[in-house]
Amino acid sequence: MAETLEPGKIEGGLSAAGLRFAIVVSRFNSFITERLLAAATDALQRSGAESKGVDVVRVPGSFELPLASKKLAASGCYDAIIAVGCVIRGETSHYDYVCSETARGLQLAQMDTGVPVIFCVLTCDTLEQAIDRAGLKGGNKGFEAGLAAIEMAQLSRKLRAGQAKPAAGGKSRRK
Ligand code: INI
Repeated sequence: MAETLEPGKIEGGLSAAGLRFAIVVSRFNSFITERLLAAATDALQRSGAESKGVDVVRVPGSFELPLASKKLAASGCYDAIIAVGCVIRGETSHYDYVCSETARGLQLAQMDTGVPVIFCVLTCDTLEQAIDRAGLKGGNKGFEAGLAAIEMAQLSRKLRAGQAKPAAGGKSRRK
């Protein structure tokens, strides 16, 4: 009978010990972003991060998150960056520009540097929706972002060029 296929697994664990993180926080809508920051920090601390392994950087608004995140990622000092913001829809199209450019810029920052940049930016139609996602009904997205940062930091270390191991019995194609 054919053997059951058991693929090799490559995953990031959830220990933050020895890892370095920067959390970039938007001051705009700070009553929401400070709650997200507190939950992200809590997730890192509970998972074993040390004070010296976590830096908090503040920027004026979400639109400024990508540049600061990219500079931090490119510094080589961090295993992952968490970008924290909150954009709430107003009466004009400003919201759409801030949301799309922030998301695009943060994605570019991680793709250009190879350092995980976690998207912890709430994009909400109402203040109530934001409050729900920053600790009330919908949990706290900051905590989820903290865990995602740890997992991606660990996974990135495993996948770093030359360090990913081929599946047992497989041959590396690197020469
Ligand atoms: N920035 C936010 O983070 N959230 C918002 O809801 C917001 N609104 O609604 O305007 C916002 N605007 C500021 C923007 O991020 C920049 O800081 C500003 O345009 C200067 O570049």
